[in-house]
Amino acid sequence: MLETLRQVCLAFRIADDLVSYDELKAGNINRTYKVNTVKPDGSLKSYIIQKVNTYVFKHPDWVMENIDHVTEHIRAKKREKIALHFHHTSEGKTYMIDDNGFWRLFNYIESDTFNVTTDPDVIRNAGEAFGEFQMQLADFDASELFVTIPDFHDTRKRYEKLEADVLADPCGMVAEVKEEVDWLLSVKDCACQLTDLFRAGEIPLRVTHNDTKINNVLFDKKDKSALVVIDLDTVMPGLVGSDFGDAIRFAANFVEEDSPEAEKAGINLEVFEAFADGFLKCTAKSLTAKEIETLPLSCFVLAAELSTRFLDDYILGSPYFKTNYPEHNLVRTRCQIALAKDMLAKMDIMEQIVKECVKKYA
Ligand code: GN1
Ligand code: MG
Repeated sequence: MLETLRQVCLAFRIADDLVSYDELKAGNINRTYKVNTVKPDGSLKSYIIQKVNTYVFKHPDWVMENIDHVTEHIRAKKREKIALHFHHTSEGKTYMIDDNGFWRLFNYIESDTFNVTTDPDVIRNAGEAFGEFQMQLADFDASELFVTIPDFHDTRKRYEKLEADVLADPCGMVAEVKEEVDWLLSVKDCACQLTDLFRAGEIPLRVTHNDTKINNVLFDKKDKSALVVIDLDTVMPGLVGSDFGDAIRFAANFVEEDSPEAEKAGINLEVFEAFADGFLKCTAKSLTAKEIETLPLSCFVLAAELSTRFLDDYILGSPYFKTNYPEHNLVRTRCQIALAKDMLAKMDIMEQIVKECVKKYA
């Protein structure tokens, strides 16, 4: 691997000697490596190299063009902000393709990241960062963006795919997951409400991040302020509820996304409140009343939608999400379902919290 990464560095015109690397395991799609080089004066400098998953991203060059566009747009507004800086090859490209795959390289930003935290300041800062991100893109012309994964948060299409794959049952796994399939189908219409409202023209399309896990925000090591929103691979036209809901289903769960202790999964309302407060501080004035109304429900929607995705992947033999063991996607499904159930039970309180935040900021 070291030699492969060394070749990638060279392609991106980094001449300093690569001495070591670590694989960073947070993402479920791309492979991410922190590589450490030594400069001629003896000092160390690190970069991030990613191998983009081309099973998931069929047009990784489109992904890179989108990122370029969006980053430029944000940088023009906030010159002083830290940004991911992608390095170029000698041909002026932000990616390179070799026999091993599709590679990109960017600067390493010294920072903290969190998979699980209940620190209300960190959570509020994450809410602000994602809310601000969306507001910065409010005047971005969505037609300039490639759709890198079609129907990414179209919950009805996600369900249709699950139902088709349950029928086909290519790996003979469906009998084992009957309970999960049945429960997901029993909440289908509720889970598809965001998609239905969009199709009915009741909520607008915006430019959204679409993958708002809290570990996609880098935080200052000292004061825990948000430095930058990363992982712009799925920036596409989308719904505000998808960003809000996805962030909550990840950050506000009592346990990690792939915890085998599904019975402990559920929504931490203090985390919910802190994130909602930060997010609405930045967005309450700009969102429509209908969009705001969808926010609490969108958390359930995103948890149910991701349950269908994990389960579908499990049924197909896990070609999409990275897994560490054969049952990994089933474990993720069960944990997400338990979270979704708890959200339904607490929907009234979530609605109340959003109302209070809106009163404060709108
Ligand atoms: C994937 O790669 P990562 O971890 O940022 C997935 C998201 C899921 C998430 C679940 C392109 O995100 O949609 O919500 O896993 N990204 C893609 O952990 O499918
Ligand atoms: Mg991602």
